[in-house]
Amino acid sequence: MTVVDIHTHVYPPTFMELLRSRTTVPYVRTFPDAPDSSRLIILPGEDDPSTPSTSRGRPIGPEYYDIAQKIAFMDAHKIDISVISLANPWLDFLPAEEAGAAARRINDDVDSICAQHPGRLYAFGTLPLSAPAEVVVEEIERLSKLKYIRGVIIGTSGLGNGLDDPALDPIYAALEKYEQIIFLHPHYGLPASVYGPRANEYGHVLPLALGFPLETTIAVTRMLLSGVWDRFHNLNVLLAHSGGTLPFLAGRIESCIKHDGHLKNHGKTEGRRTVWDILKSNIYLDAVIYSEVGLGAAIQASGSDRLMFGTDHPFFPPLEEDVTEWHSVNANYAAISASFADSPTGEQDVLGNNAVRILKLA
Ligand code: 5CU
Repeated sequence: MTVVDIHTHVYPPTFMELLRSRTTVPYVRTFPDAPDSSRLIILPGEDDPSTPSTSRGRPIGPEYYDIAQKIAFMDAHKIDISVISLANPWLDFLPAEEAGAAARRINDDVDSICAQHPGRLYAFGTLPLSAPAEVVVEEIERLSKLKYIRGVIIGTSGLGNGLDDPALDPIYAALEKYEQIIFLHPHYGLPASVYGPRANEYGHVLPLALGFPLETTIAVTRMLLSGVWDRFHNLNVLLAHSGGTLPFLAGRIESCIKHDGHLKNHGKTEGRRTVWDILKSNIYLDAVIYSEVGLGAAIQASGSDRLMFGTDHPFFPPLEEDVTEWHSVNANYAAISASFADSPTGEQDVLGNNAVRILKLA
């Protein structure tokens, strides 16, 4: 049996240099009260001065950038192949004139990291989305020729106006043409105000457990409502965290569309592809949901042939010291095992066969 982890991040050395050179989010730095511990500050608002410096962001060590640690993690968790991707916030924050060159540098860096471990590592490339669309299209074409690249990872902001922005059409067309799957991953969460005035008391739980999945759900629903998949029938998107809440909310989304007078008056309720159709034809889901309940919704919505194991490494490490097996990884393994208790082939498909087939890893 082959186990493939399709949701596993790195900050390659070229990207670390960039993060260390910065003083506004996103950045990596030490603080005077803890000079030996670098912290990775990436999420919006994470460096609020009211938060003690030792709990700002998260500690960052070599597990984020040293590929030997990725391989050791894979070995410890019986993972044969990893499809690595740059972690958020990718290149979203770069000035337009710097983004194209940075993307080329980082993608080449990642491709050569994969080449050092043939058969064990593949990657999703990153796009210079703050640059003009033609620069992005050029990079998509270039990525299609890099040996280990199997698609692209992007966030939900697109060119700045979200994924329902018609200015993205040439980019969607290029991704479709070069058969590059999008790995869609959240970063921005929801506006801080929804977490309330006591948010600082709750660590990262609200933005990560709820902000991230809802961000993904909203982004995909906007793509659906704007007709992206009516124009690009072969545009494939792999959704992080088992689709956010999309599988659970798909029925409600369809019902709201059907009962919307504005959409009806504009002729937008007929002749469109439904979310159910998209979930079964264009969307793939990772199995990073940590429970059989969420996984069940993903399986029902998209089918077990569209679901792929992931870990989210190096995020969510155990908080205890000297633990080699990660609880977060074992929770995903256990959910898959329980969901396919009566179907060993289904389990093997989700653990690796689907990824090998969908991402052409063999
Ligand atoms: O812990 C976190 O903030 C994150 C993150 O930023 N990105 C991710 O993929 N997982 C966890």
